[in-house]
Amino acid sequence: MTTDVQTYSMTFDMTEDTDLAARLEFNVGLSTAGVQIGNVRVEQTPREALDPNATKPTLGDGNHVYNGIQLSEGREYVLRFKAKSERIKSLQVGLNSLDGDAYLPLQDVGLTRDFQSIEIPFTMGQETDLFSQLQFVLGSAKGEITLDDVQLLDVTPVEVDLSPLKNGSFTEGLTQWGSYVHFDAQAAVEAVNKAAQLSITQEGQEPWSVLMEQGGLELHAGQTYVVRFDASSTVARNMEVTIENAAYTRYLSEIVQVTPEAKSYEFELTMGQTDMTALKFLLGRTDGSPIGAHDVTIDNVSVTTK
Ligand SMILES: [Ca+2]
Repeated sequence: MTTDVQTYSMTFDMTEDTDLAARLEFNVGLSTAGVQIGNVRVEQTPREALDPNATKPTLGDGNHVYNGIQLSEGREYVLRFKAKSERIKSLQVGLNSLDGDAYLPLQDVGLTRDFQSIEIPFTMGQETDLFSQLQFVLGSAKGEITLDDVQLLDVTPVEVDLSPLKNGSFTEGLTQWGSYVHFDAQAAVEAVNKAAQLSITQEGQEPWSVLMEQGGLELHAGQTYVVRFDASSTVARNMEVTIENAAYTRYLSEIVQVTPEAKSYEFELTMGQTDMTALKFLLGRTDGSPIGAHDVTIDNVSVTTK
């Protein structure tokens, strides 16, 4: 964004099921600078033909074998598959460009009668190619070859932030934290005695009608994280705790009973993929609503690798 008003437009295909509760969101981050947004429209446009051969990002499980394989310069990958054959003794497998430049030169793979798991590590030494191809060369011998569970995973070591959640003790007030109060709710969020205090007059009609969150938590595939916090409420109530990405896909989804006596809560989650997430405390409608005016205090929040 610049200091002058600019026009932005994006097009997308609605490939998911019809969603009557979809919403448009502008996430303007934690910056305190003013942002002006106007003339917002969502319009249906004539659909352009979907190109089934277009390059696509990695699947949610980390697999690059999809359609149009994206190989990035300098990244480390491992190619995995299962193969078997009664009569044919070997096949070859490789990765190359549409023009036939070899990224992973053809490798000989011995075949057995029973399924055998093959694993071939390689590093993309050449320029990023979003249209790479995975090629199995099956030769000219007669017989039947069976392939299954073909996966290409990016296994480049990453520097993992061991404690991605910041200011969980609220010593810097509400720095790093955000909050949201829907129009059907009434609540104030402030830092009191180095803890977060949510003074809720009306909790609204939705679980997320009152929420406090910290975004920007990059959680890494294969890592187990421990989520801890202390909470109390002047009136006993349930509170939902989630870790979710921008598409509201939940990696953690828990409901805890919060009482006037402060208690410590602890949960674990293991990430199947690397994703940018937010930890959210949902303090809107819950079973037991309406609760009446109450204060919820949250402190000593941490998200750490196990
Ligand atoms: Ca504190």
